[in-house]
Amino acid sequence: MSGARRTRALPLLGAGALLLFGCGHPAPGVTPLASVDPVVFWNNATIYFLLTDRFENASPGNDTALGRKQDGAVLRSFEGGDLRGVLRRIEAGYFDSLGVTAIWLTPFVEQVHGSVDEGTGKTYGYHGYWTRDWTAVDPALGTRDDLRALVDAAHRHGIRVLMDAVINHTGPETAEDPRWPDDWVRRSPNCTYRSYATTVTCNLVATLPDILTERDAPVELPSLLQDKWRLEGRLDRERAGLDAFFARTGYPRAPRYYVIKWLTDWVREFGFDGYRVDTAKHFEETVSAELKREAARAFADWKAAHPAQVLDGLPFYMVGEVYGFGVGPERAYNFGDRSVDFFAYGYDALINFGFKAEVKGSLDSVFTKYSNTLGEGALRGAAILNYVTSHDDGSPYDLNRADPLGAGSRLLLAPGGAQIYYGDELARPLNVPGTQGDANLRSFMNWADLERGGRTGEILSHWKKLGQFRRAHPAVGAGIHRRLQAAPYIFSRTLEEAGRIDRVLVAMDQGTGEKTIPVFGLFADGTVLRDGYSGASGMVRDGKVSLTTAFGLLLLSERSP
Ligand SMILES: [Ca+2]
Ligand SMILES: [Ca+2]
Repeated sequence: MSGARRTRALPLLGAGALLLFGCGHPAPGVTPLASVDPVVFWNNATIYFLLTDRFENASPGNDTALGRKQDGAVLRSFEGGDLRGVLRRIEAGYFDSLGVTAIWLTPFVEQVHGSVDEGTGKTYGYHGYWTRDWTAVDPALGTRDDLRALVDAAHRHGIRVLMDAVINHTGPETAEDPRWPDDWVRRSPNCTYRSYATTVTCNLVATLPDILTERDAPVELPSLLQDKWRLEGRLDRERAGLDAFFARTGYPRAPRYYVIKWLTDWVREFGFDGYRVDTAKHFEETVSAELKREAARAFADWKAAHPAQVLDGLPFYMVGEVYGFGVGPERAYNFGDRSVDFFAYGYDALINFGFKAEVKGSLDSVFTKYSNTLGEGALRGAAILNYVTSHDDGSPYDLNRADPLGAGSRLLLAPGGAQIYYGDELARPLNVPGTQGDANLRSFMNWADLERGGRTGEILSHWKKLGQFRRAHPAVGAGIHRRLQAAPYIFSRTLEEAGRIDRVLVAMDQGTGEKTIPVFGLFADGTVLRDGYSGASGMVRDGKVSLTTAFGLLLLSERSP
């Protein structure tokens, strides 16, 4: 399985590199130095996670699609954001300017039409995690053509696109949404999270029917989908596709295999570069491995059919939401009565739920621990994805956005992949008057603050400089960390790859104006260094470099000839 045993010092430049350099037309923004080792690539990735409904509204005409009303509790109806809005920002270069390597979209598949109240007010499936039909784009977000245009545009910019894959549950059953058959889902018991069984074989949330992912016995295509597809004039086509899938794979017609077929069809048709797998610890890990296997095959099929759009040889990527997983002495996640190494079941990376609290303490302790664990320790050969804010974490690094610059430095300079949550870079408010629960974390993108300029523009500028430095230097996220000076803090990262060495030196709290930074032998005398934060350059003399900049943060690397 991918992710299981990969070495870190890489005799690389194999088939992948040939593809990268051989295709003859690298996309704009793709540095030819971009690593093609998956572990390095994803530990240095900057993944921009956005809720499509909350990012940018380019098509007001689809805001009330399917007759949904905007009568939910505050921030709990569809708010109008759509795929065309994301496309517009891709084409405007917004993600390039942040050094983004991949965009993670919330699920775009058709959501339940009705609403439910789980105790936080009347709520619609604006977030995408309440599936009604895995084979259709939700019309409030756009069309299949919009989705294709988005993925194609991202690829033209050298940016990958991750699809959010939900296989654990269906959407809730509402007055406007029919019931799923009893041989497809369970409706009890509710999960209590005391053991493997009470985490997996149960309802995560009382309102969400749990798919019988353990079932191997065949089941019929649910009548709710048969009826829907008949009305849409595509029942025969969908049935033929299922027949072909089951004939090819030999899988029984069990619920999970239908869903795997539907999820991987998007990869085969649109060229998604990876999945973020939702609620990964709430279904059997063997199902994740099956999903990965089919997705990798679908990705290979897409590449074969679209040779001109292939970015490089990176394999299909899968990052899991194993809630509570963190960086520690154990590689496996402990359910209480059983431990599971998810990296052995198709996951290249797991989201790191520990980061946002750990970085409130000593930065060097966190950086050293992550570097050691990823380099030599329990997570050798694996990747992690850090975040400071996310869509259902009510205790982020900085709930009140008091430290948007510090949040950027912490996230984008840490070893491991970085997940920017939309609006981290604009200090988008995480507390909205009148809003209950997780909807607070999902306010509409505050573009208006950016247009007003001032402080918001300065915050964005900080995130852009860090993101671009990170993108240019795989050592930042995937190199070996070394503390060079405790205070003011100076550290280095070094990555050896394919006979090339990437070295960076980061100095913090240096004060504004003229400053002299010792380089601790990292760079030889006579080397010209460039500060990625200010753009200033200086030559190393007597083991030091002197620069005059208006900032206390320096991002130093050898200036390209
Ligand atoms: Ca819209
Ligand atoms: Ca389950």
